[in-house]
Formats: sequence, C-alpha cells, structure tokens
Amino acid sequence: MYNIGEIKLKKFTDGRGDLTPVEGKQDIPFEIKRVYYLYNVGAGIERGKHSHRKLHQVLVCLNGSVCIKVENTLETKSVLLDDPCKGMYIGPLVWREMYDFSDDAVLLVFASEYYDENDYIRDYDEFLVEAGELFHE
Ligand code: T46
Repeated sequence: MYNIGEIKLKKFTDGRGDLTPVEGKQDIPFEIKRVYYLYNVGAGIERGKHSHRKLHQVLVCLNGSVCIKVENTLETKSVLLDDPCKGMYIGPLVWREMYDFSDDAVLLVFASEYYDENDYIRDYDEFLVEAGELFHE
C-alpha cells in the first residue's frame, strides 16, 4: 500500500530477556529527528485523525496493543500493533487514526522531522484534495 508498510525489527533474546535496537537509516528508512510516545490513553479514545504533508514515521507498540487505521485515498486498512518487534511505517499524505488502545498500551513513534504544526493536515476534506493531487494527477 502506497506510503504504508510493515517493518520487522530485530530481537536479541537471551536468559536476561529481549532487546530490540532501532537505528535511523538502518532499521527504519530515515534519520530519526524526534521520538514521542502515547500512553495512559483511556478506553474508547480515538487519536490521530490527520495526515502529514512531508513527515515519515514508524510506529511501534512497546506494550499492550492499539489499532491503526490508515487511508491514502486509494485504499484503507487497519493494522493491529501488539508486538514490540513490529513497526508500522507511515509516510506523507496518509490519513491515520489510532483507536482501541489497551489499558497498558505504550505507542512509541520515530519521526523524520522536528515537530511542525504546519506539516499537519487536520481537515479530512483538505487531505482528500492534497492527497488526491498526488495519487490521481
Ligand atoms: C501522529 C500520531 C501517530 C508536540 O508538542 N510535539 C510533538 O512532537 C507531538 C507529536 C505533539 N505535540 C503536541 C501537540 C498537541 O498539543 O501534543 C499535543 C497532542 O498532539 P496530537 O493531537 O497531534 O496527538 P495525536 O496522538 O493525535 O497524534 C500524534 C502525532 O501528533 C502525529 O504526528 O502521526 O500521533
């Protein structure tokens, strides 16, 4: 699916537990400029509901589970993140919604750029216009 993909992260397991490394441009396809995480999300809460113009991100659910719905105007799909070795790549001009957070969910996000509110498209109709220009020109 255009600008959306799964990234399998490595896992080193020994008698002390598991370790997963994430290196920019090695394990994920961009340099990491920013990391943030979502946690203590209440039952029934939905987050996201926006797209980005230029930002590349990889989402990893470190604990618990969360569903991610993505749409690029051509296709829509939902992905369950419930494994700290499973990364979800989301590129530019993809509408995303996060929902069904488990009580213990911790969603970690690696981002290619510093925070910039101007990069957000928070209006769905505006997203359809900007993404439509990309996919249907
Ligand atoms: C995304 C999904 C997966 C900052 O000040 N710096 C930051 O780096 C971020 C990400 C957010 N904020 C502030 C902006 C808002 O006042 O934190 C507040 C909540 O942000 P927002 O409503 O955008 O959160 P979500 O969970 O809807 O979306 C976030 C990311 O913003 C977004 O890029 O793709 O997680």
